[in-house]
Amino acid sequence: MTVETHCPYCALQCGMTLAGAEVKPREFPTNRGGLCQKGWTSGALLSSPARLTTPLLHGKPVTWDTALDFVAERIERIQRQHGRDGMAILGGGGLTNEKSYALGKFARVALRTSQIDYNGRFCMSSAAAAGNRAFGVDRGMPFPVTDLDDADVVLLIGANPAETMPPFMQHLKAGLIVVDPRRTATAERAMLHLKPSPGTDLALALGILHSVFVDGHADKQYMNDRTTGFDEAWRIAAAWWPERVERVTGVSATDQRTVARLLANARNAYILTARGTEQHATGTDTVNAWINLALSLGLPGKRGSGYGCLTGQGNGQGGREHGQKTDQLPGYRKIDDPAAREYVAGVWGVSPDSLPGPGRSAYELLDALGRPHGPQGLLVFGSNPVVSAPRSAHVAERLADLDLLVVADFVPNETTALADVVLPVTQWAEEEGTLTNLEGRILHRRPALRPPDGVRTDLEVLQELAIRLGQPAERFPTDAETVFAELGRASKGGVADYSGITYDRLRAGEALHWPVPSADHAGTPRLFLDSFGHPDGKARFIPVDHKGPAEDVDADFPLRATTGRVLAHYQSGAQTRLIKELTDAVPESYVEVHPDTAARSGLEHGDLAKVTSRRGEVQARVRIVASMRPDVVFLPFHFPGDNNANRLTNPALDPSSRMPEFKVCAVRLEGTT
Ligand SMILES: Nc1nc2c(c(=O)[nH]1)N[C@H]1C(S)=C(S)[C@@H](COP(=O)(O)OP(=O)(O)OC[C@H]3O[C@@H](n4cnc5c(=O)[nH]c(N)nc54)[C@H](O)[C@@H]3O)O[C@H]1N2
Ligand SMILES: Nc1nc2c(c(=O)[nH]1)N[C@H]1C(S)=C(S)[C@@H](COP(=O)(O)OP(=O)(O)OC[C@H]3O[C@@H](n4cnc5c(=O)[nH]c(N)nc54)[C@H](O)[C@@H]3O)O[C@H]1N2
Ligand code: SF4
Ligand SMILES: [Mo]
Repeated sequence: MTVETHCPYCALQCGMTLAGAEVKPREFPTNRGGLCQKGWTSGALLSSPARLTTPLLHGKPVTWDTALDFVAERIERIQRQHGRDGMAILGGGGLTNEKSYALGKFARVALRTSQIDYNGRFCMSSAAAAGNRAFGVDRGMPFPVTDLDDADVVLLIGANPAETMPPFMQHLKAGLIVVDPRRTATAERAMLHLKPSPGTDLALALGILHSVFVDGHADKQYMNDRTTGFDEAWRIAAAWWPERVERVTGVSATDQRTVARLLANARNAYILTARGTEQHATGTDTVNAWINLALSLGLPGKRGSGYGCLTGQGNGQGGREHGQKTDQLPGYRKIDDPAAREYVAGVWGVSPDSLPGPGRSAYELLDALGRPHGPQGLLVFGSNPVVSAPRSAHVAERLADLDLLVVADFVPNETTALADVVLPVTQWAEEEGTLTNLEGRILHRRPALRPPDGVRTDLEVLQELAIRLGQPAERFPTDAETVFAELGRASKGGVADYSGITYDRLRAGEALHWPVPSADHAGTPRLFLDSFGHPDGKARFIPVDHKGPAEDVDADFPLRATTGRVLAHYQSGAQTRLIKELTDAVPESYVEVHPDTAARSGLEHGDLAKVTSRRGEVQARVRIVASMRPDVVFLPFHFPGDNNANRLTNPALDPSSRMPEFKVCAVRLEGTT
């Protein structure tokens, strides 16, 4: 039997076919029959000997009842002593829509805690906040990926899809301009590569906006008809003439003017951002600066042009719509909006007053764990924060201080290693659910294999815990289709309205992009063609100014470190480090260094280096890369322990999105002896 499904990893959600655990690529608009190395090897984890198949209590195998009884009893004790907010939940953007929804409901109804957030806070949150400010709606790409095929210029900022979404490169055919401090595999394929210092994108965007306006490229008709707020934004951009921007960013004034001209002269132009521009303490303002540029050129909301953000995780888009984000209820509703509370409480059959308000964002939550006024218990579904959170050694200490750490996962990782209770769950190919891909299209994940004996689904785990906490079983159904139908009702009338989507429509292969407000609605592949999401229908220029990185270089920490991804590994590496072909490809961490910088530290290619920041130190193998900026080093974040780049990173948070500054911190580089 072969089953048509989608890759378990990133938001491109490439189409694939499974025959048993054997993966074959499948024609789908986002991947056109392509898969990356991770997708090809994704079947290997289904039968991996490393798989968790029995619950663990303090490291020892126990029955499900023993484990679940222990968890429920501890939860009740913690909440008796510390109140409802004594318990917390960390979710993930890899969870299906059904799981994300059930997890948010479990937090608000079964635990009645405000303390829930998810790893998407570390991922997409700055672009989401910026999109909401500018457009009144956050859908990463407000158009189908295939629209990019007709572009003659694409400005790609802080994104390396040649490694992070290889099949996506098929959609970037002509006129690629890349903004990245490193000469990445993506930059290699660009007609123009701008190499700013990490954390200076905002200045660069202001410089290009300045050129657009001064050189007469602005689309004044569009600005007049479809936007507000340009004058305030321009007051700031007026002071950022390209020569001044060149001194801050290292990008020449000529290149800035060239980009302005290329974008303005293009018939079909797009501006796309990803984590390089977003994962900063000024990430939201930075994205708004790029959106301001797009608005000055009249790109958003027109067929054949636009602004978009490349969502990262498999369900990074859906994961932020159904209520696992601390400030949200399903349908992308605000948890502090009385009408939203009343509506969702009605769907859940509880009183609106019983719903908690917003709690802490992911890093603030992790930082508060085990402290006198913070949560004393944490349930983790779909994240490995010991590796992926900023200032990770501190986060590991906070986790170790808890009275109760419970992790549901299908493989052991650095966070399960600290857990009191580990609950073994099913994997993608063994369960049903939906995911919303990077273009806001809802996809059906079909069950293809029988799960191994002993594991349960996340939905079953939530139901079992809810029952033990005194909830009626029917309130937490375990059948994904039933959960989806309820999610649809809960989202009805919200920004991300799924109420017109059914499993039958998805099974029939309909291409449904949200909002889909009724059963006879064909979905919304292109948002904003007629109007933007704000009440006046207009997009907003946001006045933003350049601040630069939260921490400066000095004599002790003279280099800027940035972090990111390599093709062979996924995220914290919990899954991909278990796959031989992938660990053979990239077995350990490394640091990319300019030859002069390495020489100054007495290091050669292949040496083991020590990289130190104000938060900690790591070891990494030196890779001499001639195209690196001499003031910048790069480390992948996929590795644990002494190799873990997040021991270095700065948890300075963006004031709107609460995104940590993963993409720049001050370090020094030394030999290890
Ligand atoms: N192989 C692989 N693919 C993945 C993932 C994975 O872990 N591995 N994860 C998925 C997920 S969740 C995500 S979020 C996406 C992320 O996808 P991307 O955003 O493409 O990945 P990153 O490597 O995090 O960052 C992209 C680039 O930002 C650059 N950069 C660093 N600092 C700056 C800066 O200040 N300004 C600019 N303009 N650029 C900067 C880095 O050099 C890097 O090349 O990938 C998805 N796909
Ligand atoms: N320095 C640095 N740090 C970063 C980043 C960076 O660029 N630089 N990027 C950040 C970004 S964009 C992201 S998205 C985060 C991601 O980082 P993490 O949140 O750590 O993500 P994963 O490694 O994907 O962890 C997912 C875990 O959940 C499990 N899992 C997967 N699916 C399911 C499921 O359905 N149910 C359950 N119960 N478990 C599941 C996997 O086996 C794995 O152990 O890292 C962030 N950290
Ligand atoms: S690009 Fe993303 S979705 Fe496609 S095969 Fe690779 S990891 Fe999977
Ligand atoms: Mo991400």
